[in-house]
Amino acid sequence: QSGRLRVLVDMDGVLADFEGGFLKKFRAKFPNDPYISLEDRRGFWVSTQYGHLRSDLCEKAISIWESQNFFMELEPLPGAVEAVQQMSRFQNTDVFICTSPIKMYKHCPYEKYAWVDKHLGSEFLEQIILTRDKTVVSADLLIDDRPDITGAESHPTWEHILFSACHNKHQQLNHPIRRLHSWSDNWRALLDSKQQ
Ligand code: UMP
Repeated sequence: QSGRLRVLVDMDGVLADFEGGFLKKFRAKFPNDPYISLEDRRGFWVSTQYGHLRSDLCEKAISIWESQNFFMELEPLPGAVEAVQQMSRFQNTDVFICTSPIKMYKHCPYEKYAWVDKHLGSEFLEQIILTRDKTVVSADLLIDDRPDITGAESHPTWEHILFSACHNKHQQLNHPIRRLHSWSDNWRALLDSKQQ
């Protein structure tokens, strides 16, 4: 239509190391409790797997990402900042950061903006989409580590590219889906495949 390619890039697990940041802070705050190594993570919801390990650990896990500075202090994933910067400089390409904030809104939305400002620069603040429903956002591609992305729109315009993460790398999906294994993987070829 516009002749431009629109790419949505997820934040937690794709740009920012949510899993690594969580585990580090969980172990520091609850040194006497069991934890799940990144190798053993299964399923998108950290809180669900911790709840299965021991029921009280579900709310302890949640307390970690509800704390001030959790989202702000997440490390960028390897190559993520460089990839998004390069992607945004591509001809005829618009890159948006599309991320779902947690419902405890005291810190998370503010810190997501601060993180983008810090790591990508203030011009990227223009590109942020905060939504709990990514299906109503239109784009050509959505690069996201969550396997099941559903919402009000049953036929989203984007093709979901599954970004590999500790929790999804062993997962067999019943529908065919393309993966990006990391930011060292060939994301340029993915974009090219959508460019008409
Ligand atoms: N999140 C939870 N519970 C979990 C794991 C993650 O609430 O067990 C939050 C962190 C992010 C959001 O704010 O869910 C996921 O957002 P997306 O990566 O889908 O944008």
